[in-house]
Amino acid sequence: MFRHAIVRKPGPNFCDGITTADLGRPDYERALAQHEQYCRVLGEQGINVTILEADDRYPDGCFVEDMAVVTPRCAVITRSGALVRQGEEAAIEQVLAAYLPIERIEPPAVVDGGDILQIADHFYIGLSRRTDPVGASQLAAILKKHGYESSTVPVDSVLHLQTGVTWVGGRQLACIEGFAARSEFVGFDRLVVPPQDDYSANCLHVNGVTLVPAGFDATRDALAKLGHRVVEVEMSEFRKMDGGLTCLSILF
Ligand code: CIR
Repeated sequence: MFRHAIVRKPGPNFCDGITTADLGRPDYERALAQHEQYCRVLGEQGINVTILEADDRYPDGCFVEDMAVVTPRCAVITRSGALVRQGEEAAIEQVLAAYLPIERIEPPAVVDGGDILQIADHFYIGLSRRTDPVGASQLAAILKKHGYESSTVPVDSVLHLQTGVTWVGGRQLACIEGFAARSEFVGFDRLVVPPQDDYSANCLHVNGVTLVPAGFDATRDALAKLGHRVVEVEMSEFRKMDGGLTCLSILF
């Protein structure tokens, strides 16, 4: 069970962040409303949500997931693979330091938290445009020191590992086709989302409910059929900036 979440409000220059999506400019007011809904849903799961104010130096700052890898034993502050996002982690570290021992990814290594998929005591580390092998091995060593196993997974068709595969409880994963056949994941029950619904592979399973981006009925219905308590969250404006449900919070 998670007790805490850290989130950061999108700022007025949110639309100046990095994106590869070709879905138009996000509407700021709508993004704020969607962010509020997201925080409300977390609060309804008994989570104490720390909401950081936006920082205009960091248009992508609301995507806090990338700034830390948090376990019950330590918080690893990352060093983003997106140069313009380096520095976002300082505000996150300040909050986490009150709860957990801090570890750090050191230069020149880079790691984005979105590349880390935790399943029980095992951490899958995506090797992507944002997380390099040196970063992965630094992270693996830190995790090992704290008693966790890890392994790497190549990521090429999506931004981060969790863009394409997320844990949704028990032995279940939601994933895109590209990850379904990977040897790392064949031992799991995989809900493979239809190719046109790739975005909905990024679900957030938290304290017994499964958050799904709104508008992906096939994924929503498939999860409900598997017995999930599904909550739909409007994500259209974050999707325009390549962000998904997991990206908007750090849970611990
Ligand atoms: C970026 O490109 O860094 C942001 N626009 C989106 C980050 C999404 N984060 C995530 O998938 N963990």
